[in-house]
Amino acid sequence: MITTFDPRQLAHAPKLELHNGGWTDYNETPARAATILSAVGPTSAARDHGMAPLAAVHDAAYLDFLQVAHRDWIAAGREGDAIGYTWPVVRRRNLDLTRIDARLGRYSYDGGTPITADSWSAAYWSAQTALTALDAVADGQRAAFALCRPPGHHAGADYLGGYCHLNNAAIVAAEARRQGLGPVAILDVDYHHGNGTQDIFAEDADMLFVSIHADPATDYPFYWGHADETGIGAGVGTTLNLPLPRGTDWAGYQPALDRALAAIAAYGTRLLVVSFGADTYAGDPISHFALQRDDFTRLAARLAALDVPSVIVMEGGYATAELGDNVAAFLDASAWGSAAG
Ligand code: OKP
Ligand code: ZN
Repeated sequence: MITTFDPRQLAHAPKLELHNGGWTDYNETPARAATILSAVGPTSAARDHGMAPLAAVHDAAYLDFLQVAHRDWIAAGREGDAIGYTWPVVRRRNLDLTRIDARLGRYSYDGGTPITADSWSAAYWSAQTALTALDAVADGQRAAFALCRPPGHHAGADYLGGYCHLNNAAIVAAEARRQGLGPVAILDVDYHHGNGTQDIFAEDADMLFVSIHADPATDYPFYWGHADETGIGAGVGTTLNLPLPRGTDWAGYQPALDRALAAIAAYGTRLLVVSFGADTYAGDPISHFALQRDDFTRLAARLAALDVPSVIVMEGGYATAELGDNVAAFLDASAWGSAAG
């Protein structure tokens, strides 16, 4: 399978994240991408599609903020990675404040996603990596894999969080629709709910978002991903959340997968974007499902059986030593086949 990649993604390397009341080593490391690279073989270089596909999903002020945030942090006399400590409540006023701490709060929702001097470039090329995988599928590939990092599914139109800055899956989905490749559906199989993707398309009747994830009653991001969230306004019915309990193994996963696939088929999906996280793996250090490596090949075979051209976008997965092999298991050619879409 074609894998797209850009090495500028590796420069984003925050040191610490706020976790359970203290600072711990940042989990979303460049080594994650390196281990995937060595397991999946040669890659195609990301092409630059410019800002327009990013601006179709993200607010202009947020995109501006991402590009200046670390500079403003240094200008405020700080050192190291930029991170906020005040997060305005949901109905906060949309004030145009200039102080960096106010802006870090305004454009983020957690204390786990610092901004470094290299974060914008890495996030920009992560999005371009995803768009280049879409090019391959638009050109007739049956599926393509975007080796993205930082990941994207927690990033909303105007916020970062959960190690995510730009929503790569949403950017690809919106661009695919713009190109007339729809109906487009997004299936998120990362352990964590893709709150950013859900938010971006919540009111959108013309985009199906389906997610299988850990029950947010027990797991991050807590405030999104509950089964009763089905969309907003005109978008009611185009969001499907399938939360599962901690400890879920392949047997427990399959009924949710059946429902997800049935919804995607019923939608008349002609292009599928897969937010793929390998953090459903039994050995993941920050997650609590129990999928085994072979289950990723089984999962891929079920998705491939939809027989819909698919853009696979890398999200999470933190068992770094085993991450490459787990991703390779998901991309297994025996599951996806090689026929043109
Ligand atoms: C990103 B992705 C804070 C604990 C929670 C956030 C998890 C983000 C997962 N240190 N961390 O969905 O894999
Ligand atoms: Zn995750």
